[in-house]
Amino acid sequence: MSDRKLYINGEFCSSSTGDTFANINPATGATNGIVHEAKAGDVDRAVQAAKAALNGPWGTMPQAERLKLLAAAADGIRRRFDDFLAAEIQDTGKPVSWASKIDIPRGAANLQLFADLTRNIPNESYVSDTPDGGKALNYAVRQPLGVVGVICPWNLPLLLMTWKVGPALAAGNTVVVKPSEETPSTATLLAEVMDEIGMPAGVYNVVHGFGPNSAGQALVQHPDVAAITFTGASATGQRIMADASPTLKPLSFELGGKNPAIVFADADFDAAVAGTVRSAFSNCGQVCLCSERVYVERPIFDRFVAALKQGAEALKYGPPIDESTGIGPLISKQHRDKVVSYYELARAEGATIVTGGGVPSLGEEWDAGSWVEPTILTGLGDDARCVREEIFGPVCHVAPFDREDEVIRRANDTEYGLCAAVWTSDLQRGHRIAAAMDCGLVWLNSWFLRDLRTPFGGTGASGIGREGGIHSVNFYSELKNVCVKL
Ligand code: NAD
Ligand code: 6OD
Repeated sequence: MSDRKLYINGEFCSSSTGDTFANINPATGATNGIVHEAKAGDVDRAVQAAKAALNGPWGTMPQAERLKLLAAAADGIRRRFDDFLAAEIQDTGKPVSWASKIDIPRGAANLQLFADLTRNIPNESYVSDTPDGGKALNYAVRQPLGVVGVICPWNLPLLLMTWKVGPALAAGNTVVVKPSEETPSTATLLAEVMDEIGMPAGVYNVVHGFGPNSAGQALVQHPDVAAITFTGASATGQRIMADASPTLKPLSFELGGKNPAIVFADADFDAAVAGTVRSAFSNCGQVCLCSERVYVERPIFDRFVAALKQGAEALKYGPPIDESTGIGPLISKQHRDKVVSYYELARAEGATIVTGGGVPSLGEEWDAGSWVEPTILTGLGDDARCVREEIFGPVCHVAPFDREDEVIRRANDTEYGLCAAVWTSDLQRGHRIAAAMDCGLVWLNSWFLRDLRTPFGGTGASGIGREGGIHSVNFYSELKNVCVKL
């Protein structure tokens, strides 16, 4: 049984109130272990430790040494790859084929990238003429923001946490991380790594718990937390923004999506089908970038739906640890209830259920897990709730279209704006549509390929700001201009 403690000021500790909650394995419903729940007092201790580290060893450490420690943390993840993999699989139930190729390697890569990139960022400077005929030198210096609160979701726990912790530490900040209550383990393992590599106490802190009236809200409201970086649901983002407003801190928000995929008749058919099977059902549809709305040009609509059905039905349920398992469970029973309620709503809205639409019976211990069938819907109008609301499960609605201008309008007809996937062999059209999409990221004939240095984020209800490469460094540092009369 695992015992996921808080990590504050370089020490693993219980919560000051003694509160704990259970960590459940979503594949089996079994209890993995207990998690210690931080309350406001624990969060305050973590923030004070993070502040002290800023004013102490971390703040005075030369940048090169700081970045060396960050690279050592990346090495630590790689060295303990199997521990991270096992913990992530136990918390999420995700198939090993996905976690071993995406979650853990990208988790290490996030820390490595910012260790490498940050030392190569040039400083801005200008020599200019002054009104008195002289010269002045202006130069900008980057400074850390201070203590950064990092609030993460459960779908890609290590990946999305390191994506924030990497640049925050590289820029000289200290962090207090609040992992999702569903997935406490890899943040705790990273604390062990930080211990092993000699990271100064207080630089990396972990406070487990929930959102409202728990660790999440306490972190957001804390006056000594200089900024919040949050990935999660749009409604949670609204709440965080309201709770953060009295302390006027910068916020970086990566939120929900209802992403379109657009398939033209001239696309490489097999690649478009395989790509859409991935983009709709990977990680059991629990990736913010998943395609929940698929628009297919009418001449290939029926053939495409039939092939997509075949692809969905070929995804094999099974033990997450089995390499041939193609689809894992949802994160929790509660989330399954939500997804299944959308399957029922789809029926009520008049959808045709092409495949899926229920809960599989897998037998033995697996029936206590939160499994759900990958589901394809057709026949709904653009105003149906199942076409407009984020479901965050293995489900997509497929609709035919006739014209390019029509599909652009329909794809953009959403409050969200995270990403879009476009499948066509006409690259000019691909670029034209990429330009017309109201979102932060467009995949052309691909999905979930992204260089970590590129900007990532959404428009509208999908988020505020961009992270990735230099864009992360810009969020996690404050620029100060110094002007010198020469
Ligand atoms: P969630 O918003 O319920 O929770 C995310 C985190 O916020 C958790 O750690 C939670 O404890 C915390 N939290 C909840 N309420 C809070 C509050 N009032 N104050 C402070 N913290 C609070 O999201 P989730 O269910 O964990 O994740 C699924 C959602 O995340 C989906 O909507 C998905 O689209 C989105 N997501 C977006 C991206 C992206 O990059 N755009 C990536 C992954 C997930
Ligand atoms: O490309 C990435 O690494 C990234 N930030 C993915 C986010 C996925 C959201 O669920």
